[in-house]
Amino acid sequence: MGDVMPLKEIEANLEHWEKTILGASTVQELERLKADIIGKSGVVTSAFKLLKDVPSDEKRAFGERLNVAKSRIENAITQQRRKLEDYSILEKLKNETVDVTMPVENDHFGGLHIITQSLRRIRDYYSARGFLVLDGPEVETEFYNFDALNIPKHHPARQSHDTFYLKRCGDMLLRTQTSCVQIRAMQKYGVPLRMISIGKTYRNDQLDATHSPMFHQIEGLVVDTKPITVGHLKSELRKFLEFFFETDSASLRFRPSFFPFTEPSMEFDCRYTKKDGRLIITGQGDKWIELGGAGMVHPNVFTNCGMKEKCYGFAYGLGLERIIMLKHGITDIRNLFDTDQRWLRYYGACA
Ligand code: FA5
Repeated sequence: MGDVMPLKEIEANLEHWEKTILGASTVQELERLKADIIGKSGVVTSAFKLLKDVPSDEKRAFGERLNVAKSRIENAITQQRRKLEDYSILEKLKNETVDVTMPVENDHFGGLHIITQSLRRIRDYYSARGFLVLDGPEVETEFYNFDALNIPKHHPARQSHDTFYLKRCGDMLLRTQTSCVQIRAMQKYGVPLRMISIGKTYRNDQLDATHSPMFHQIEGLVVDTKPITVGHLKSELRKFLEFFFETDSASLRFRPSFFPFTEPSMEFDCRYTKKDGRLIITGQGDKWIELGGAGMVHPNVFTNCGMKEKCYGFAYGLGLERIIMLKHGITDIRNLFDTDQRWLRYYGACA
């Protein structure tokens, strides 16, 4: 055990080592000191080997003194590492400061992301047609996201939405659908009402080519005291899809489905074609693709919103990313949230 430093000598050296550590000027120097003193074969670590030769009644005190030495060195290292890291961040900030008053040297100006472009285009379309364009909170209560939409507690539809609950905030959650804006709109504006809302929604879905835990939904709602029929709903949806996909005639198909807040409920599909192996919606073709859900507003929803009159209405909801992908032949939803400059430039996010 000749080359193992005795405990007394370690303790005598402690102050000197701490000073050296607190004077280290680079992270590399700090790492070297750490290895020499408390690394695998460092002087303090090696001294633990002496423990087996210490008389048993002194073992405990010996171990404690060594641990004190070790933690003094660890503390000094942590303290100096923080200092060096802060310093290097400050240096980086100093050197990487951008002078925004300097003239631009290249033509890579920023641009609007394809999601923002599409969102604005849809908003403009609806507001030109007299619809209210509304926003709602992304952090919602269970009442607006579920109860008022005729989805009582323990209803299986709650489970199917894989909700992110905000555990420490009572009954708050990240909204799973923009349908909650329907409720807020009816409470605020009553009847008659024509509104749309486009915004972020959240579900605990695994990220893959067609699913994202955060995605945008478009919600449409038309309510009146005069009769409104499924025919109105179909015509409204067709108009919107022909506008969005820039086609003269979109062939749509409605299939019976279930949503607790609409009765009857349906899902709607659109015809598509494939171009260069990619799906492109043209409204024509021999195959169908599902776009969203729709239906006639359930009477319970009107009651939950405090509507006094007899009301009629339809509602529909669809995923913004999905229709953008179908319009532009984008095969993976993850591309929309990546930061690949070439991709962004191609799809118009950069000029
Ligand atoms: C709803 O969310 C209903 N609120 C739609 C609705 C509104 C029905 C009004 C009736 C009346 P659904 O869970 O099917 O329905 O979602 C609607 C659309 O959101 C889907 O068709 C799909 O386009 C999109 N979507 C759902 N989950 C994801 C996800 N994880 N990633 C991307 N898009 C998604």
